[in-house]
Amino acid sequence: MPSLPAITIIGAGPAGALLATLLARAGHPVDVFERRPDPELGPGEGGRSINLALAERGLHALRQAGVAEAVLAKAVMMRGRIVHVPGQPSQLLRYGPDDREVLWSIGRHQLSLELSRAARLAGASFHFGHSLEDVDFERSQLQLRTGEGHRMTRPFARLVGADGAGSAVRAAMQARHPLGERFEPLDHAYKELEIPAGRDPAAPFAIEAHGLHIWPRQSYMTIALPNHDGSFTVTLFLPQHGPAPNFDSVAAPSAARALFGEEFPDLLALMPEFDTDFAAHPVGRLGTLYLQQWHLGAQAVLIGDAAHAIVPFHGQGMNCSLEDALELAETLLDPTEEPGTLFARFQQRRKPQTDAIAAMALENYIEMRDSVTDPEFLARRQLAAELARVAPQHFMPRYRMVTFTRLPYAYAMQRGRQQDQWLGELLRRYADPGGADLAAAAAATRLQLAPLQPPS
Ligand code: FAD
Ligand code: E0Q
Repeated sequence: MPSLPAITIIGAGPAGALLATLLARAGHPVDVFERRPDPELGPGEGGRSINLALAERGLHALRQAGVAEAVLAKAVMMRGRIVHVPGQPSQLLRYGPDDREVLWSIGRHQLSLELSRAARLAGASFHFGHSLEDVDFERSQLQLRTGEGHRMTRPFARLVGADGAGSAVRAAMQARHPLGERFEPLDHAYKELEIPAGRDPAAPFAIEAHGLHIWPRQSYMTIALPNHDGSFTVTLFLPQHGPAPNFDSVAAPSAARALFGEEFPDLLALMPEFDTDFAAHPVGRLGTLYLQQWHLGAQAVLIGDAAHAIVPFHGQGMNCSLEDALELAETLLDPTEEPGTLFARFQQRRKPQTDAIAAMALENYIEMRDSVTDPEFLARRQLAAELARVAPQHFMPRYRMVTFTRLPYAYAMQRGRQQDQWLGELLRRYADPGGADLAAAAAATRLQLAPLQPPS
């Protein structure tokens, strides 16, 4: 049997580590270079835990690599959004009808650990503490620097850049050939804080464990996701400039504390390290990255955030990056694919999908920040949920298509638009949606909307 071509991956984040696992399991020689230290040596980032919501797309990709169970064992189930509005008891808005449609909060470090373990077991070679500095595409050589500052070069055959939004592979590719890069910054940024685990090991969670907590405040918001150890990672999303409050106006620690005391007093009471955390943690920038081209011939390709970083408000960046890795692995392993056009084919299939989730992620910010408290929005949502129940083959909320199915993102977006128009029409027909004749609405919906595409 001819030996399979060697693949070199830069970055052992979700996309790179999953791709390494899938390819190594199929018998490809795989080398991974990652700037961070080996996750087996413990969490980096000064011990800070950062977590992510894992949904069906990501979970499916992890199942294909045989790591879903190990990952879920370290995740916390989230049944829905738990919305905190001043003067009202907090409310759980379930993501689905029951516990079959839930999200999983997973620590970035735990995910890296499980994925790199699986990839190594399958035979991939990892080189942690190795940062890519440049690529010589003419000589097919990587220029790397180790944690100790040593420079080295390594040859490669096929290169995959999975090195995140600030990709060094992308920069090196651009120097060789323009990729048509456009970055659209969001005027909002974020800061990560923490609710520590409680002292009682029998009840370590200070607030409800099984939800994604949201404190929406119109032009800004705070969220909290549970960690397996009982702590929560808290993220404040706030404009950078403009009318207060913004990151400029809370630059002084006392001003940050005043904002939380005023707007999030319940949260502030749970964060004993608020002042030091707020001062020490950086303000993270957000935006959407678009490239016209993800590859340099058959030599190099970008996946995950390196190719298409998006805003985090749909909780899909990692899920989409894992889906990328699965799809690239399938393309590379497909014997009917032409080796010279593999990367072009991957981009051709995938880019319409990542463009769609980029747009939907931006839209979800508006929904998150204010619509969850808007009565008109709640009426729409209510009718949508009822149509989904009475005409399930013809109506599926867009959020559900994105989060709990593997229907292509572009299909979910286009179908969502159609359904939205139809909902508007129904709401005009029934002045009181609560009193709508559901059987009639279901029949009309079946006539109006074609059956949903069967999941692939
Ligand atoms: P990354 O996770 O960025 O991994 C890149 C890896 O490459 C890193 O390990 C890095 O150390 C390494 N690297 C970088 N440069 C070099 C170099 N020069 N040499 C060697 N190695 C290098 N997504 C979700 O699905 N759900 C969520 O709930 C969610 N929440 C989010 C919240 C926030 C505040 C943000 C900012 C993002 C969130 N995301 C979420 C998005 C998610 O974090 C990313 O989409 C995902 O991490 C992308 O994975 P990746 O493997 O492409 O890149
Ligand atoms: C999810 C799960 C960072 C982040 C991650 C998320 C979500 C949100 C708001 C945010 C979207 C939602 N959401 O609840 O509609 O579903 O991942 Cl801000």
